[in-house]
Amino acid sequence: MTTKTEVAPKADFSAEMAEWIEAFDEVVAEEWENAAELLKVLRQRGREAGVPVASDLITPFQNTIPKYEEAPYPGDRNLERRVEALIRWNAMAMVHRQNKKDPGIGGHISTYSSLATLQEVGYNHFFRAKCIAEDGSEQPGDLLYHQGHASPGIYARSYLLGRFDEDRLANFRHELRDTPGLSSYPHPWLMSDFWNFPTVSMGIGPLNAIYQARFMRYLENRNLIKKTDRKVWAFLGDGETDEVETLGAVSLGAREKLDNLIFVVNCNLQRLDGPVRGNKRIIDELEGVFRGAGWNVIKVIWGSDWDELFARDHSGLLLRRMEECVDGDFQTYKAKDGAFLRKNFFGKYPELLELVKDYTDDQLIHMRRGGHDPVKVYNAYKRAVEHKGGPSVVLAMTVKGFGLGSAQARNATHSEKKLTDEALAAFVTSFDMPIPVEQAKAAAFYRPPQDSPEIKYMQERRAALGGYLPKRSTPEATFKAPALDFYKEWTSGSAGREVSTTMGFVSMLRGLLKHPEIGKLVVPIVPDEGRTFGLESAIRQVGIYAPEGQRYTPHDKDMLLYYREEQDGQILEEGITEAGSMASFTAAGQAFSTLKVPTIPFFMYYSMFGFQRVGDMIWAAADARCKGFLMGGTAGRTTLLGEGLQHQDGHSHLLFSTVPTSITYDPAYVYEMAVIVQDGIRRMYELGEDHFYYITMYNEDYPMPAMPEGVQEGILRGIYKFRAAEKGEATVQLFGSGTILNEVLRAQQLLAEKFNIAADVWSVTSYTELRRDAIAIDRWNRLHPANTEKKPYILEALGSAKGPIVAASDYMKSLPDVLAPWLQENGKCRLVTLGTDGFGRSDNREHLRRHFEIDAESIAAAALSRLARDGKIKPKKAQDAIAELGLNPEAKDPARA
Ligand SMILES: Cc1ncc(C[n+]2csc(CCOP(=O)(O)OP(=O)(O)O)c2C)c(N)n1
Ligand SMILES: [Mg+2]
Repeated sequence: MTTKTEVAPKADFSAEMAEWIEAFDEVVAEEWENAAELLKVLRQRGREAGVPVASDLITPFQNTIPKYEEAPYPGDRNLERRVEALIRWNAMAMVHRQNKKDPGIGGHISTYSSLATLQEVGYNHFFRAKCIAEDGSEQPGDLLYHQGHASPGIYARSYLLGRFDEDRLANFRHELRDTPGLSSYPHPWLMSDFWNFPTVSMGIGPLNAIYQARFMRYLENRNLIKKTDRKVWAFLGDGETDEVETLGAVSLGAREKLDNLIFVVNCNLQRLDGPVRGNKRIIDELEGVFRGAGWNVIKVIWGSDWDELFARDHSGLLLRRMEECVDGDFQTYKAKDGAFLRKNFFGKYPELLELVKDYTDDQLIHMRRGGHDPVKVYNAYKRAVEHKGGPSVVLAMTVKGFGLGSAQARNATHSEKKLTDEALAAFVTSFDMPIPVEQAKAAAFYRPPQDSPEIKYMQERRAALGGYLPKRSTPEATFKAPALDFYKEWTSGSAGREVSTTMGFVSMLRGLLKHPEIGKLVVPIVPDEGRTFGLESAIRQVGIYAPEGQRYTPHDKDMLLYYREEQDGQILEEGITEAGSMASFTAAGQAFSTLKVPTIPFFMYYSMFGFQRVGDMIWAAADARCKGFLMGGTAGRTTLLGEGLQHQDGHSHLLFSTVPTSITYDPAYVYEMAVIVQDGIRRMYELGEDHFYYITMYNEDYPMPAMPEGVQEGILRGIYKFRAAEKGEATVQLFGSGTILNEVLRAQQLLAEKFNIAADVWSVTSYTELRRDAIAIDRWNRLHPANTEKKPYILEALGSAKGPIVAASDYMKSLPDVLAPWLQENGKCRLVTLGTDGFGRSDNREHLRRHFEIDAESIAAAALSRLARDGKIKPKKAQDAIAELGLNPEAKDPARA
């Protein structure tokens, strides 16, 4: 029995089919765009008629742009080939020499070898250092995200252009010498006039690039930058696409129609250990992913040498043979020689052997892949640049370690750092370099004079495209930060009304949004937590950014606080993506340099889903000299009640303390927050300091006091005395942070009223800042033993305050512990830390704080216990107090529970 699908088309239908094809060919000949439209319409018609229409996300394994559609190459092919060879040589020599001089110093050769043409066509014909806006004004140009481990090629290019001298090149990966070096990878922190975007942690570059393109659109739609046709170009490795960050946000590119975004995936079919998809084809896989997400996909698989073969192959066998191969095969063909290729690739079909019978083995093995052919690459870029309505991706097939002789296309090529003398000599021959053999073997750098045709050509091309790239610059700051006066509403207390620091912050943010000068520069970012933080009023005030405006009538339109989306909306409502939000934060926090607009991002998120989720992106943002405010909301292991183990954060402050450019604060009161935000904007934007802030905010309501006199310096430096003690039998110091300061104040009262103990209460706004100050002072003292010792601020602030110190916060004990080295007395540490080590629980604050032993009773008991151990009170008094305060000394240790 035959099934329906096995029935062959009726014989007479083939004639009809031929007619259809002929008709279609005529449409194609007239205008291929019409043909594309016709196909679309037919497909739609088919679907309507119930005909199963397969979608073709993955097209045949051939170049997207057929030869007959190619534009002629605008450059001087001969000179460009020589320039490319010079760059290849110096890039390779840089790594090779350094590893000979300093074994193990590392660097990469094979990535750039595969990438060279993809970069060069861009640098000679596409990457603009400046753009002209619609109104004729000059604006910053394209933004480039480079494959990090291809940096030797970028340095070599700059060397040829005279941007670096030979000494600088000789100091690749030697950054701590007397003369300036070159950083291993793109690091704006280390080369602040050169690199813009850190990319080497795989996946972060592409993700940031998408949001960078989106942020440019946002600024254009809000009239903060001029509209231009500037592009974001992101180069990435095919192995890099394994990272969830790389592909995780591609749908945003199409959704927001980002035709200012171009990805170039260097498909050399290999990553570090071996093939990317040995048993499949990575280009097919990526084509499906990107096309499915709505991107314009341009495949550059085969170089021009192959065009003739394809033209002569009327059977379709050549394409079929290619489609039979997987990437593991393609890698092997490039690792072997022409005879092998002839036998194993062409040899499968006699017709194909016949097709190449006039080719020598040498000719066969030198038939290039698309990514090594400037004509193919140029045409792909041209089409990408001209494409309207969405982002483009160029999937370019290349060879890893191209031209590196025995290292080419080998599994181990990524780790190749040095070449043999013979390989160096062969390199020079194969790229036709004018370098004598002896110099070649010494891997001498080679730069022709500036008036040589090659260098003149390079200079002319860059001049035509507006100047050198990459280049990072920061305009002189003209920013005037609002003075503390502006924050009066938030420094003068809540007049007894119970509010949270989160509410205080949102109200302050709304105030900042209204500020006549800087209001427009504020960029609120939220990952679907606006309602959690009470942002509804801000949504009404400035709207949510939506490039297409609001194309529907929101169901709550007749309410005051409706969900308002606007083309020039100011809030970036990112949806449930902390990584995407962090990418927006990075784009906005760098705009003072990349786009010359000092936007001030405030990214508000669940503190638990922050650092531990996107820590590497935060690290990259720091490297990028990013500014702004990260606002860790619903903070604290015990203040966020009910949510339990996965939500309650007791460690984000510790995690942030690892980032050199992050300044962290854990304020208790809104006035502290106001002082911190005011000073932050002043330092970052007026003084031009390159750092960002991490501030925790809580959702516990209590009356906010007015700012006492003279506390500003203490707030900013990390500690000030909030309430002094009455007299008592013994004295103790209590440190409190965030909402736990309230528990500390209650402990002060308990100690005074029930136990006759005098306790001073200090608000510690930042253990991390206090420690940074102390270690800097210690270092100075260590290096200047003959000078009078300086005092860290923590000791200056404490002055003659006596007794042990009990520190309590909603964070782990190791947070206050960072101050232990400075809080010693008679060989004993004065510090007793209470904190929230261990997993969170679902319960209310009262129970949570009792469980973690940071409630007022536990704090008072800890003070008494320590006073007893110090011999200041009787041990029995302390033991009885534990019972009197209702604590169970045999309760389970929360750190292990
Ligand atoms: C997050 C992260 N994990 C691992 C590495 C180490 N690493 C550097 S390059 C590389 C392989 C890259 O392969 P691919 O993206 O294909 O680039 P190619 O060198 O082949 O162009 C790896 C694993 C890294 N830099 N970042
Ligand atoms: Mg690769």
